[in-house]
Amino acid sequence: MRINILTLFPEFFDSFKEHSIVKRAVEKEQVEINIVNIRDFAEGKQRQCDDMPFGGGAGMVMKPEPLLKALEQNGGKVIYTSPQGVRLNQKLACDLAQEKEITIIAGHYEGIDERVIDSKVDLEISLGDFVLTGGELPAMVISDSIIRLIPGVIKKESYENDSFYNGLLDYPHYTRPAEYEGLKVPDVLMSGHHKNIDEWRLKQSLKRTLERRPELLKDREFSKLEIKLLKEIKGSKKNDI
Ligand code: 4GY
Repeated sequence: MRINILTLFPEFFDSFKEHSIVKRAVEKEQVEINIVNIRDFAEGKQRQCDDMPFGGGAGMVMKPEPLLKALEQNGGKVIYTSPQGVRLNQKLACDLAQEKEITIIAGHYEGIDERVIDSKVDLEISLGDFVLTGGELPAMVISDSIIRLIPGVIKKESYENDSFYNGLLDYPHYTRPAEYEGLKVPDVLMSGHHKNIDEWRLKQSLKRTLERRPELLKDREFSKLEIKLLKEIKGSKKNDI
């Protein structure tokens, strides 16, 4: 897969490309990360990429021409990141991991000229209801969530156990020491009884999802085992009161 990122701040991405899993994926040619400096496509001595907003108001707007020229050479699915987009989730990351090429536009200032969005952007993505100073971090977040889902980048078992892979939050994890200042690891995890461990983990996932993100359970179908575990969870809650 090829990921093009159009940005006014290419240096932002140096450490991203150089870090463990992403770096390994690049070296194994599972992904190509192509950082494109938008300024290289700007005209004039100043190579101006922004201008004042029509209608007035504070801040600057990124000019259409440099972006449109950069997009002539960088194709696939074109993504723009902003709070106005659809929310990123694991399902969307999975879908995007199937693409052969994507191009992410990282905006700055007040954003990019709307005509670029109307004519060239296939998908506007938001990370959540907050405002950042630029699109570089969202571009890295989206790329990172996609890259680890490209076949062969991480072990299948690793992402099968992810939060959201099965529509549930993750269960708690423990490592050595078995006891730390009186705090013990749950006995079942030390038992070596894999069926009990799997069931405990599933129950913890269900319990956490019910407590923290109940809306995730709305459109989900449950197995017989999950229904049994949910009953146990709900039953023990009543007993606690
Ligand atoms: N939230 N989710 C977000 C953002 C700020 C374009 C410059 C967000 O994705 N992006 O806050 N982006 C950008 C938006 C203009 C500032």
